[in-house]
Amino acid sequence: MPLLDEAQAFLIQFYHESEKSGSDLKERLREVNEEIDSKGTYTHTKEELTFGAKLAWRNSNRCIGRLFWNSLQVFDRRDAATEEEVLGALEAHLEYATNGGKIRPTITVFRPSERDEEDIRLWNHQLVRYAGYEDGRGDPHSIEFTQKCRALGWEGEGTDFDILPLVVQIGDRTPVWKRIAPDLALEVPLRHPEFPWFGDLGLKWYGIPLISDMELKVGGISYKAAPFNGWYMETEIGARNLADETRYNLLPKVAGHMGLDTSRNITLWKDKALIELNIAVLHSFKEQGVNIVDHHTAAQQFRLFEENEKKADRKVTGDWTWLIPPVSPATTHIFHKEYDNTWKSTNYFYQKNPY
Ligand code: HEM
Ligand code: NRG
Repeated sequence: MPLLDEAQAFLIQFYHESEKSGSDLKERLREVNEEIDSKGTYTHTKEELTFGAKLAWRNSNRCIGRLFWNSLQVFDRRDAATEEEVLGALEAHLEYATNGGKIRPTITVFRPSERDEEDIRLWNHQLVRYAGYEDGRGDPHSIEFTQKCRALGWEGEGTDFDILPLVVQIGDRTPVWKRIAPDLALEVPLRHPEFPWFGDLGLKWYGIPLISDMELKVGGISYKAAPFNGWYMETEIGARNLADETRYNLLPKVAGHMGLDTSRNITLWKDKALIELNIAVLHSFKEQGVNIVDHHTAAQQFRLFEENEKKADRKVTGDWTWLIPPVSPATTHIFHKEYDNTWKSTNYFYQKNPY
């Protein structure tokens, strides 16, 4: 859709949902029309940007956490112009959002892509993430980005859990990297409520999922650097990051310590190990006072979101294949219904890697 149409549709929705007056809308439409005519783009007010970031979350078909869309904290950092200012804003985001474990859903929005301006790009997939090495140490998901960091001069200790640096690039300048201070990257050592040996495995995960490689599009404007976070659902860590064969692949190890017969599928050793791993994640986060949600509660919250949207006379779109949790999906209501996977245009999108 042409920019003007996207802009108009977004502004109409914003004024409608925030019950602003029709004459104010008319005035704003005229202003934006003129700005697009003369400059080829337009600038969101702070209010529009805040609503846009929240709306993009509400429209994220793959997210089960959308009940809380309206409580997103939006930091407008369109003023940040240098790598140092961007890095400082990322550190401020980490500190505010982590909040000692009482995680606050937060987004920091940097200046949008514009014709005559250099793009700001974050090279990280998530602000906190573990390095991956070709020889099997660490998180295989990070191997390519880890190589880039090393080429830029960063070196990790070579453990399974080296926290990668923040990497910011403006235009086609050399990217600038910075280590995350240890007190800014909250981590949770994993223990199991019943298996004393579990703590000795030396496993941990970081506290806050902070996606930094997606593009936020609002009313036709593209924000390529707009890192956002909520809190984890336990299956993301226990059933995927630590369990996938292409990630930390820990099911055989956990099953071995549990004394399960791993030579035959019919013992369901993978399933048993998976459950205990997920229990350990939930237990450890709770004990340390770091927000996390189990998949049953998350599904109940999503049901509330669906009810709220119905009351507001809006249709919920969703991607069933992502909404169902990877553990016991059929125990949630989501499994038993269909979702319309139409994508609304104010949303978070994948974009091409900057490297
Ligand atoms: C995806 C939960 C907050 C936007 C997901 C997924 C889960 C989830 C479980 C699927 C992830 C996967 O399978 O890899 C939650 C929870 C939140 C939360 C528990 C707690 C508040 C947020 C926030 C935003 C957001 C604050 C944006 C402002 C998204 C998007 C995806 C997603 C865009 C799809 C990511 C992709 O395609 O890779 N969420 N979320 N979520 N969530 Fe949320
Ligand atoms: N599965 C990924 C994170 C994806 C987004 N999940 C969230 N988002 N909970 C992982 O690191 O395991 N969020 O904004 O809270």
